[in-house]
Amino acid sequence: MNETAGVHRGRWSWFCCKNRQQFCRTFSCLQVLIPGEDPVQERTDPTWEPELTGSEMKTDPPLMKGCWEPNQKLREAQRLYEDQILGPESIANIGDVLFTGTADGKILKLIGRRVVTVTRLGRLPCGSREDEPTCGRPLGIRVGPNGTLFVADAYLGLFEVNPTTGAATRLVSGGQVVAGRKLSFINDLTVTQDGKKVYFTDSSSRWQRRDYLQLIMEATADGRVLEYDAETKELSVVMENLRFPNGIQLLPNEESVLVAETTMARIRRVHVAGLNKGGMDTFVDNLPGFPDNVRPSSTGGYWVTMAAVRPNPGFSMLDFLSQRPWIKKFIFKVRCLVPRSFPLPPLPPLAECKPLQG
Ligand SMILES: [Ca+2]
Repeated sequence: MNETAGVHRGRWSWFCCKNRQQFCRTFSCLQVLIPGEDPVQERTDPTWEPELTGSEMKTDPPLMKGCWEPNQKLREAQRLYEDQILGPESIANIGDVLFTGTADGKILKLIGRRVVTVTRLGRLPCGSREDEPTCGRPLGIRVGPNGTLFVADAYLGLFEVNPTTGAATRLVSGGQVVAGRKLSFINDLTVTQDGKKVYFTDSSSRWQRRDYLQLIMEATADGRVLEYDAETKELSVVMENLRFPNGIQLLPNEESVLVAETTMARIRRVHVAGLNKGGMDTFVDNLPGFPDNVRPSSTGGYWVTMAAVRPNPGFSMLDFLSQRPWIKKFIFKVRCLVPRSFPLPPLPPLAECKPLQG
């Protein structure tokens, strides 16, 4: 969600979950989720009210004991490509060659010490908040069965990219309406072994990636999991009413996907095939942080990145606010009503207080 330079910045913490009961291994302290990007300034639609219903997170974060005991292992990690790449959100590999998408809209190939641009999905200019929808923001990236890359761009859609030539084919257009709701914030994807199905998350139909703070504040359950059928080219909704669905990972039998529900600090299991198709259960909840990407580990478990920690003992602003929606509503309104002349740091354009239409 937030940009970092270098693959192993300390902002991310990695967890390995062996199964729903056993999460373990590494943990390090992180920065809080509310970073420098400033939210809204002025509301332009006087009839619109933020849907600050509050999340359903009613439990305190788990005590940081046992397998949750903080450690410093990530500090021993080697930093790769530090200050050479901007905001690598997800990493895929073909052998020793790494691929990632960056905040300046590029798909990069990392070979040894070299950083090579494979392609750019959007168009220049890049670098500002206003440019992001046209520049693109590649987030999830995977290697498909034919050695091509599958990329989820938050704005532009799903792409299949030739890692050698850079030729890119758009499979799904971002911003289109599917089952009455817009694809506004495509986040991550996972591909079946035969490449016939791609499952992906759309974190919100109201808010774009650049407005993720509003999405967090609203805690709206308008995220979805969708399926793209590579044979029929059809799109369908697999699950809806999720709160900030983020990382997605197929389970080995390919009948279910794990979906990180970031603002709920939990991972859901959504059944995408077989007898339970259409169902969902909770794989693990009350995590000690807010989960982002989910990827398989070499030991049969899963690595889960945490965008922010929920310290216990300690204070988590998101937990505090999630149980007090009236405070969030107040903050949201104040932010929306602050006049432009008020001496605040640079703020996004006026329209940001309005949800996306469609
Ligand atoms: Ca993500």
